Amino acid sequence: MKKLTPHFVLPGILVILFLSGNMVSCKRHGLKNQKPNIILILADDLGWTDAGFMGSDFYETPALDRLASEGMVFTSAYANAPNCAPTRACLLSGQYTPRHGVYTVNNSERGRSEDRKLIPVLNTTVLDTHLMTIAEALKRQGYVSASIGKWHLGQDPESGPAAQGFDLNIAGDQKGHPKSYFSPYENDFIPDGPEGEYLTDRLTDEALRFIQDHSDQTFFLYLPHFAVHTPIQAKVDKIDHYANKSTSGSHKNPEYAAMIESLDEGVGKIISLLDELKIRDKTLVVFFSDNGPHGAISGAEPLRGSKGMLYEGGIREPLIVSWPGRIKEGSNCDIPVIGIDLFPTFLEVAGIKNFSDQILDGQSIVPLLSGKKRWKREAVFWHFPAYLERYAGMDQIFRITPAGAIRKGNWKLIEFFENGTIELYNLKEDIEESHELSKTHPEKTLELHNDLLQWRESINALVPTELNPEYILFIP
Ligand SMILES: [Ca+2]
Repeated sequence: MKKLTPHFVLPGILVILFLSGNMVSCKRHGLKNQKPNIILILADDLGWTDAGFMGSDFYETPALDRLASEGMVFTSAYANAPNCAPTRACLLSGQYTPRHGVYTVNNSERGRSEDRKLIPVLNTTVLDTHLMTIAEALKRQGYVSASIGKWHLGQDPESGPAAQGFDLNIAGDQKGHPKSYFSPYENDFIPDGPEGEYLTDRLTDEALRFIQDHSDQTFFLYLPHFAVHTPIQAKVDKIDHYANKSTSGSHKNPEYAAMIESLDEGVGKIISLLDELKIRDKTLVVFFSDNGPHGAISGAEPLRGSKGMLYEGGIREPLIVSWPGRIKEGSNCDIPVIGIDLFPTFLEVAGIKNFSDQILDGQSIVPLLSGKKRWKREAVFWHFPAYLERYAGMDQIFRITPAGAIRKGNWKLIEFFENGTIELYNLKEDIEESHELSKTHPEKTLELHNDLLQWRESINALVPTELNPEYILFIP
């Protein structure tokens, strides 16, 4: 990739944005208690730089680039986990992984047993229905809601979107990816379309219908696209363009690029419909992703690592929050925010005060969206007491072994539980996480490690310690 840092505003429209941003700022209103419609579009496996507005020279995302120019881009936004299900469980419940036990996808014992030194913490694959989800909370304020797309935290009628407070569930089941992006989908929660219909387009159409049908009500649309998770399948008429285009570092796969383009087209159609219905200024639109890119398909340079790792490439995500007239157009924010922050943010804009006794681990980002630079939070944390096997072609045995991490200010510490190995990075000076500093900065290491230990204790996080009797130490 040519650019090492994302460009957040296209230079050609910078002047226009500056002027329109100023004009809007004169009449900008507050964000609290406004009860806007809320649309949360969640991409799957879309990496930090997998979009034009985040710096890719290969992938083309005009609709997302425009949305970014019409809102605030968070450049240090994190998923709560490096893979799909736990990120979603945290997002929907507002809680860190140790509270609900959804640490990873499927089994925490991935890879070969003889390679695993520890017996990992058992994983939960279904989000406890006793937890109140964002949809259930918003329902109290009269929101009508839909989950259209991937669920991955259970299945209706027991534990799917309908069981967790959504009025409508389309395509949400326990599976983490579609059998095929082309109809027939063989998914019990979405009737097959005409043969060859493309799933991303279909989910967009379902979302458009839901918005159209509820435009005179206050709605919450959760649109977790299956795209751009595997299988890598794109519409044929979109692939050629990328096959004939110069690639850019790890951004090189034409089919993947075409999948991103379809996702982007869907975002564009949704924004156009909001404009058409004249409800754009009554709608908070959030675009986010659940984890880093699949390392064999794309990459997040300059970030280190990819999906399944606690390095930045596995957890740092593109995040746009747009609400014309309320959030300054073309703005950006580098303060670390994390998936669990969306729940309290949505409560605040919806004016929900007496929520419940459910602990929410995140913090409303409304002050940041309002342009305030002062926002107090010491640190954010990750807890991933599980194994993930390597991708084909990788040298290392695992993508990740059981680990935890903390980001505090410019610093980040990762602790690997197998051997107690600690890595410390200064992200401000080293976003690539290429200079490990624990030996040269013992005081900072101790400070962050103590914070991480205290947090784990405060939340009763289970750390694997039991040795796996089947483990065979590999000596090269
Ligand atoms: Ca994912």
